Amino acid sequence: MKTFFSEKHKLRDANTELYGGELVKPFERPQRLDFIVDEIKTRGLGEILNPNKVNLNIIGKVHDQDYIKFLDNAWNEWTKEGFKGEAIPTVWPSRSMNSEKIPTFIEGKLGYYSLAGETSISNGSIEAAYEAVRVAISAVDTLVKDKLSGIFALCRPPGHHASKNQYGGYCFFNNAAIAAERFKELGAKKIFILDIDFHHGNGTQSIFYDKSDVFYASLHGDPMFAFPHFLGHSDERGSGNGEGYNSNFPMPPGTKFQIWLEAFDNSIKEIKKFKPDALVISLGVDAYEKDPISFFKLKSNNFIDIGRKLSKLSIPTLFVMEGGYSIKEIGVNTINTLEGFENG
Ligand code: SP5
Ligand code: ZN
Repeated sequence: MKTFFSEKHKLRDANTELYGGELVKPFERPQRLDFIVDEIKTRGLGEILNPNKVNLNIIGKVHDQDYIKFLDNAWNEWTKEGFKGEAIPTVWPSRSMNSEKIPTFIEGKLGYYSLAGETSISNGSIEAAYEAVRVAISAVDTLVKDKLSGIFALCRPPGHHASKNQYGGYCFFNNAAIAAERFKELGAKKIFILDIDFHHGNGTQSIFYDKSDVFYASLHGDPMFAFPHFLGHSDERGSGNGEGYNSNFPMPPGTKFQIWLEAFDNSIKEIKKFKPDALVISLGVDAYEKDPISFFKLKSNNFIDIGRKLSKLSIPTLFVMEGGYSIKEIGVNTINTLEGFENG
């Protein structure tokens, strides 16, 4: 399987994540991809390709222009104030305050355009986020042009928490959602996004919630216990035209592969029924048993079965990298999935 990848992901190298009342080195760090790239090479998964020149206007099909502009300028506006640390929001338009008017000052904008406070904006973060979009688009283009069965977009930073106008959960641009839009530009009528990252992809869900041409399904830690906490319940089934085209499988702390697989098999049935022209897998490997911020109990070998089952669908499949924070095993778990797919 071919992989698209860019060294420029390293531009996203924040020093801080707000975690447990401390500022810690972020879980979502550049070294994650070193382990994945090493494993691709060790096991000979296939070529690693640099992204093409890509028309980034497509981002506007998923994200609002004012949000894009905010991201473009946030670091400059923040440093101009003389703040010494990285940009972290401290106030939000929460339930008891107005959420219509957009503040002019950067501290207000950070709250308006964020859905979580753990994700610091640092110098270079947004340049890296643009590069992740290039990686995703290049992978779609190659998959379609060369009529491949599967391809890997090794994106970083991840994307599935980013909504049309909010960042957070380590995500800025929604790479998987933008990839789905690219599939549509290239002629696909129906796309199915299956999100197997441990966390619910609130961004992807909200982007396509009222659409019937992109089905979003997610297997994740029950938001009663897990980030993002405020979306991802099983009664969220889509709205308007999109009713019936959103499907959530929240699962409790300690969930083992056997139970996880039942939900996965249900989502496979939904894929078969929907008959998409393309499949996008939001591939996070944080469902792994040793993940430091998650609570599922999948073992490394289980990821091989996941890949194998996906290959049986015989639908052109784009794998988009999302989370996974057990750095030592992230390469093995990711490539297990992709090799499982390759070997059917
Ligand atoms: C892409 C992705 O996987 N984003 C995840 C963002 C999660 N950020 C908040 C983490 C809070 C974790 N709390 C864990 C408590 C562990 N005991
Ligand atoms: Zn995750």
